[in-house]
Amino acid sequence: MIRDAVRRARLAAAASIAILATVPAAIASAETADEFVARLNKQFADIALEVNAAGWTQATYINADTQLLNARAFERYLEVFSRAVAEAKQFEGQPMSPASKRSIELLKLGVAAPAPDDPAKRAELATLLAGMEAKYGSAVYCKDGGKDCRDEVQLKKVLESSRDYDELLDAWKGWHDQARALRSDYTRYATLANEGARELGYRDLGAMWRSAYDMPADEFTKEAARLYGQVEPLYKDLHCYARTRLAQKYGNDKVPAGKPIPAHLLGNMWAQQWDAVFDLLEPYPGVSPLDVDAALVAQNYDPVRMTQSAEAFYKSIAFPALPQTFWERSLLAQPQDRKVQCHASAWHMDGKEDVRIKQCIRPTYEELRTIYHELGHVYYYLWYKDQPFIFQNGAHDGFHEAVGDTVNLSMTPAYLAKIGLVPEAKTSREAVINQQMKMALEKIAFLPFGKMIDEWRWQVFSGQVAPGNYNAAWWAIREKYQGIRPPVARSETDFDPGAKYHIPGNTPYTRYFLSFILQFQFHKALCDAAGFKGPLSECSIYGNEEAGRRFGAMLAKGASQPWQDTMYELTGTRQMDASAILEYFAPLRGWLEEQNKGQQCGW
Ligand code: X8Z
Ligand code: ZN
Repeated sequence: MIRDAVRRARLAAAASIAILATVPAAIASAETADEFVARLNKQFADIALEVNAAGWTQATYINADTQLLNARAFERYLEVFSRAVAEAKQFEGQPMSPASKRSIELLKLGVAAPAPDDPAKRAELATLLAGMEAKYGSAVYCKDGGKDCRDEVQLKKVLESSRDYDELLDAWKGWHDQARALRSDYTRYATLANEGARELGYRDLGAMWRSAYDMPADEFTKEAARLYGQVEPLYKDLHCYARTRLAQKYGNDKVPAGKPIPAHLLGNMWAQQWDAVFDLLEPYPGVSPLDVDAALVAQNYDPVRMTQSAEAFYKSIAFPALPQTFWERSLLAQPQDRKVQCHASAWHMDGKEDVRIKQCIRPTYEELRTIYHELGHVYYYLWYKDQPFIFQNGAHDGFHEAVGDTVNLSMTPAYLAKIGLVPEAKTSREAVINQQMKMALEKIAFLPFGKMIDEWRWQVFSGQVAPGNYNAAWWAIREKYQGIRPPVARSETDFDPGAKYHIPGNTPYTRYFLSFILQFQFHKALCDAAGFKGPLSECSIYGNEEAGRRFGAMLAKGASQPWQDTMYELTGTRQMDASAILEYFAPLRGWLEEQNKGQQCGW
């Protein structure tokens, strides 16, 4: 996640209490709107320092004390936020610059879980958020009476590498069962944050989240559904093919045709991306060696060197070197002496150059790609650091997620060969299909997952799904979108949504769905800027300064204008659209349709 755009920490940051407390109401009301916005920008930037420091400290050292300090800092932020929103009301209808008008609109969206304006409830919400974060980050699945315990990193690894049905099931269930402990916290959090959202004038928290896209919330709901409709047929083709191959491996009894796939067989704890089981699904085995994992190990890549490799890509498109403090203050490996939140994130600590990532880096291709992703956030921070604080954000949150992934799309086999991670290979139709499959398992498999997470939360926040039905609704939505099912019977004792970081972490998720569409639009636009001619899937902007210049110009805008304008400047269109991702995967699409002939597709 981006710690920033999550806005728990950030916009979330408001004036330091001391400053606000000393501003008498009379003086505040004598301010012009423009002065008010200027003051807010300063005050938010100030309290952000404290909220980010507390958040970072908890995330990199989970214990009772850091949890308390983080909750307290966040509580103060929430208070300042509520006060700023209340103060902003008096400027409605007054003359102000367009930038101030936009700032005041963005202000209300400045936190992902607004608290009710009641000190006790605010404290309770802040404590719940820090507590869920800590519980998730320190969860372990133990066997043998507590002697054999494994954390998320270790259990994820089993899901990626084991091909034993029962071993996979044990790790899947072991991790998912840990989330039971989050159920009551989550129920209470939903009540409180909903109450906070209603006080801000939104129908519920889901409606608030959907209001962050420079269009009415209901229009956004339709827009997201339209985008999903564009890609759904391709997902269904991939699903059908994957299920056929998994049935060959695990048996038709375990993976029956025409039925949802058991969720633990897809190489990922959440079945969100399937590239880890490429070995089972590879169209033409042995045609093109794409084993980057092995190369990373053989060449003794450590976390720092992997991060430098990602930085080198960005430098090749004329982005600046990372500041020295990035290297001194980031957490790049899982410490063995304490609990940390291992889910990767990027942090903008001070609104200036104190940028960091926190990632438990292992020497795998997936981790390498995640570093490129996280550095995308970091470079966004650096590009927009001179914007006023309220505009120090993505054009929308999907843009923030798409930056590093756009760069990921330039990690073509030719690029990997150039940096010595795969052998030089001549391309053939078989090699292209292999490569497309690998990418589809990462990018297409993700789409329904990216869509469904907030579908569930929207229903929870609107009250359509009641707490007594949380888990059943979760699986109903997963089945509908992803065509997967739980590998063992689940009940309302379970809280399987809580086994995915972003649920207890209170990070809206539609951003990733949008990013997975947008990044192909950005990739296409940058490849055009680079003068590339040829199939989109073979384009890499590595080393192209003109593409980098266009990209940087977009990032520097931050949230200062509606995203549609920013989008237009880079791509020449004002709409998110799946045509670029469909163009990218056109070769695979035809191939999948051939393969699926005669199969009983769907679920
Ligand atoms: O959470 C992340 C990033 C941090 S923003 C590692 N992602 C989503 C996830 O892991 O669920 C990237 C892809 C989707
Ligand atoms: Zn991210």
